[in-house]
Amino acid sequence: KAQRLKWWQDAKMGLFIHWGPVSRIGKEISWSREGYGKAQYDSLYRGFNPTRFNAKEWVALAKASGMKYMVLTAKHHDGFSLFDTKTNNYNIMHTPFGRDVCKELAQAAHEANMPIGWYFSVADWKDPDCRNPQTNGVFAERALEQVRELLSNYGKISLLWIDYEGWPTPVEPKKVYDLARKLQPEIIINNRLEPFTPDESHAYVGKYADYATPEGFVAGYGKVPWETCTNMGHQWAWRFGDKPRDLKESVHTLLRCVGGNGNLLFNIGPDSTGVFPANFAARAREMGDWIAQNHTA
Ligand code: FUL
Repeated sequence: KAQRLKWWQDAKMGLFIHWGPVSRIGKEISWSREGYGKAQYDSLYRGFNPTRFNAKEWVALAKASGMKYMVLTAKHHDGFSLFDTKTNNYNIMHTPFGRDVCKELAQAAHEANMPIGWYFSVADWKDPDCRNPQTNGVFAERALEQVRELLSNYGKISLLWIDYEGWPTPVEPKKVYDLARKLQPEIIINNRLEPFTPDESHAYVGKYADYATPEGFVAGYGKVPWETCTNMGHQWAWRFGDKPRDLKESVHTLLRCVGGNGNLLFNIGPDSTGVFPANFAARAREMGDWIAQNHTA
């Protein structure tokens, strides 16, 4: 474990990217599906056409910001895939955009020596089989197939950031970890599928996982490898008129993570045209400048 975690522990800060058709309406990813109306939410992808998406620019922004790895929501709880999955049609290839975002991002990341990872939710609120006891097995196979696609079709994937949303998880945790390690032997994987309550999940790594994942707060533990994930703004997905935290707070968040021997996975949501909002991109670059001016090693 220690061996495969080394690059990540040295990296200290990564860019978390929550993105999908929901950016068209500026509401929170997946969680707004209820409030907004499921049918409407599930149709947003038909008009998702982020023509300004440029994977090289995303990677360049991460680099300039001192982010040493990137994690994209390949599939969030709403079930939409930003990659070319053959398991269903609710994916980027069936939007007007029709380009495999994961493929382009992985390629750009590889060219820039930037470790790339996928956020993948084992839940899928759009898929009727997900919580159906009769068909759950079919669903689990489908989800595992998506993991297989994500870890087979895009070259080296450095990190898998698995998410869930309640017990029991629709897919047997061990199957996900085993499959991932088989396909990408050096991959590191977070602990969200381990049987902890969310309150505990920041303090233990678990049996299969590599690191703990406190969310929205800085854990301050040095005992286990950990990574705080939190927003530079106020929502995971793009939100109209949102403003980033000021530079001081952003840098302090990073320093508190690093000071506790942890990582910071700092999230920004690109807009529906495919770009990071200018005020967020500017703040991210300022962080990169701060790091460049102050780092000693
Ligand atoms: C949570 C999700 O519900 C949020 O939308 C977000 O992806 C966060 C990182 O994990 O569990």
